[in-house]
Formats: sequence, C-alpha cells, structure tokens
Amino acid sequence: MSKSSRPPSSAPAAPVPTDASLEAMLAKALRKTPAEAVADPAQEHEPVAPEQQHCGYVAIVGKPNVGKSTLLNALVGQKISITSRKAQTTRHRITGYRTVGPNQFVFVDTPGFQTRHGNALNRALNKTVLGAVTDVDLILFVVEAGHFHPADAKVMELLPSNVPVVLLANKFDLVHRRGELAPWLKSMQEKHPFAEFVPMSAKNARDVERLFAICAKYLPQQAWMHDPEELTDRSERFMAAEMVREKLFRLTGDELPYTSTVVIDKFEEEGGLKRIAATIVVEREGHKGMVIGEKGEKLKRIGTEARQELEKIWDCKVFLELWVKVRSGWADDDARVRSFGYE
Ligand SMILES: Nc1nc2c(ncn2[C@@H]2O[C@H](COP(=O)(O)OP(=O)(O)OP(=O)(O)O)[C@@H](O)[C@H]2O)c(=O)[nH]1
Ligand SMILES: [Mg+2]
Repeated sequence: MSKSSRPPSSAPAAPVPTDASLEAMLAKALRKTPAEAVADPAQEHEPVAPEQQHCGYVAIVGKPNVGKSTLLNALVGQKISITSRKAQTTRHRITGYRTVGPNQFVFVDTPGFQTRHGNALNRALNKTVLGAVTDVDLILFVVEAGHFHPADAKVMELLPSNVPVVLLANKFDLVHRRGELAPWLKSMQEKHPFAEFVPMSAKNARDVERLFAICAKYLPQQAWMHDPEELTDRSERFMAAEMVREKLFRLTGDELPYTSTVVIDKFEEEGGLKRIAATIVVEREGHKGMVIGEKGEKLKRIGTEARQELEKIWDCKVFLELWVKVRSGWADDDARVRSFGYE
C-alpha cells in the first residue's frame, strides 16, 4: 500500500502518564484551536510541486457502530460510506481521498470488528479489518468517548506496534460529565502507547477540521497517489448497492440487516439517466415479507429514498428497480459470501 519507507517502529515510546500530564493533555485536546492546516476549499487543488507533496494512508478502525463511516464521510466531504444506527453497516474496505494544500490523505474505512457469530460473512469482514491496519501511516482507533468495551479490547489487540495510533474518542457530544474523562484517558493510556488523544464528534465540522491538522503530521513526504479531484476508489455501481443497503438497514427492524445483502443486476447509463436494477437478498422467506411490507410499501420506500439520495450525489436522474430474493444460509456459505462481493 503505502510506498513510503518507515522506520520499524514509528510509534512514539509509551510515556508514563502522570495525573498532571493527563490533565494537561485533556485540556490541550479540548482547546478548540483554529483549523489552520485546512485551507479554504477553493484553494484545495492549487498545483503543488511533487517534492513538496505529502501523501499517506490513514486507517479508521473500531468496534461496530462507533462512527467510523460518519467520520470518513466528514473527512472526505461527501457521503461515500453508508451509515446507520445498527452495527455491521460497513462491510467493505472503503477508501476516500482528500487533498488539502500539499497533503493528500487516503482514509480507509473498515467494517466494525465482529466478535459475535463466526459465520462466513463475519470472517470476511474481520479479514478486511486485519488487511486494512497493516502498512498504513496512521491508525485512527475510534471508540465512544468514556467507554471501553470488550469489543474495543478485541480491536486493540489488532493494533500493530510499528504504526502510530491516535485514540479518537468519538461522540464527545454525548459526554455530559467531561471532568470524568481524565481518569478514563489515564486507563486508556495504560492500555496502549497512543501517539495522541482526540476527543471529538464526527458530526461536528470544526472537530473534523482539527483532525486534519493532527493527521497531517504523520503523512510521509511522497508524491500524491490520486488525482486531487478524485474522492474514492469505489464505483458508482458499488455506491448504488450500498445506498439500497443503507435504506434497508434504516427502514427495517433489527433482525434483518445481518442477514441481507444487495446485488446490482443492471447498471446502464443513457444520456443523463442511470438505469439500475438491484436485488435485495435475504436468508428466509419470512424476511422477504419484512422487506416488501404491506402492499409493497416498505420496498417502495427503500427504493424511493435510495433513488433520491443517489440523484443528489450524482446530480442526474436515476431509475431504480428493486427485487427481493431468498437465498437461505448465504451468510454461512463461504462461496456465496465471496460471490456477493465480500473479500
Ligand atoms: N451523537 C453522535 N452520534 C454519532 C457520532 N458519529 C456517529 N454517530 C452515529 O453513530 C451511529 C453509527 O455510525 P456509523 O458511522 O455507521 O458507525 P460505524 O462505526 O461506521 O459502524 P459499522 O460500519 O457498523 O462498524 C450512527 O447513528 C451515527 O449517526 C457523533 O460524533 N455523535
Ligand atoms: Mg461503518
């Protein structure tokens, strides 16, 4: 992945935190510094001489539902990874690019690391996470501020010792007693030699801008790998399938998401129109009814919401046709999981 050469251990040595240093660190982290590293978007793509360019991979990892994809979208400045309040929303390694001044950030969103149900789908998701943390320049380890669950500990076990890791305490807006964060931070620092600590909210634009300045320090000096206008490595076809899956996640009950996926059957462009046919694959006959809903209402709503959002992102007309199919046991079947596009 990254072509930069890094010394074998670029993670700073673990400082032994004292209460005073922790308080100072927390105070510094909470101080809202101006986002000086982020240029005016209008100047984002000024030409930069290759010898002045910096470029690197920043992997975003964490347990399910901590806000990794929300963060990726905020960093890239456009929705390229779907989000929902349910776990296991992201199922692929999704790369998003952002070029700011001399810096090109290659952010890598990953599935939430799965600690339950060892089926073929979950094994594929975890393989994706493992692949994403090696050979990157920086890892953003995302947790919910003030929390540390066994599922977070499992992700922590994956953190390589030769890559700097930023502890990103997300959903900071939900922390009401901020004074209690210092002991939490101390306990976190004892678990891993984090290079930095960033309490923030992925939904707060200013916090996201501050994060660029933090990440920029870890980008090696090397030529950009992507056109600064490019946003992602993922195709429109992939985005279409993901958008349908997002609406399915958001509009159906808790039971369904884990056992459903979306396959694109047709993706055609005719002038300013994109014609898409997609199939929602579910595991059980009973699930089919849940997706279709009474008189087809649910399926219709999934289609309408996905179409409207795709039209907005692509700025063109979209014709979206949806089908529902039952493939029992697909998530337990390695070959099927692969055939549906999971690594
Ligand atoms: N209050 C609050 N909610 C957030 C924040 N960031 C994300 N969320 C919400 O948290 C939920 C999960 O967000 P996602 O971005 O889908 O989480 P994820 O870590 O990518 O989840 P998986 O892909 O399933 O691993 C969504 O309902 C988001 O709106 C935040 O900073 N504050
Ligand atoms: Mg996600």
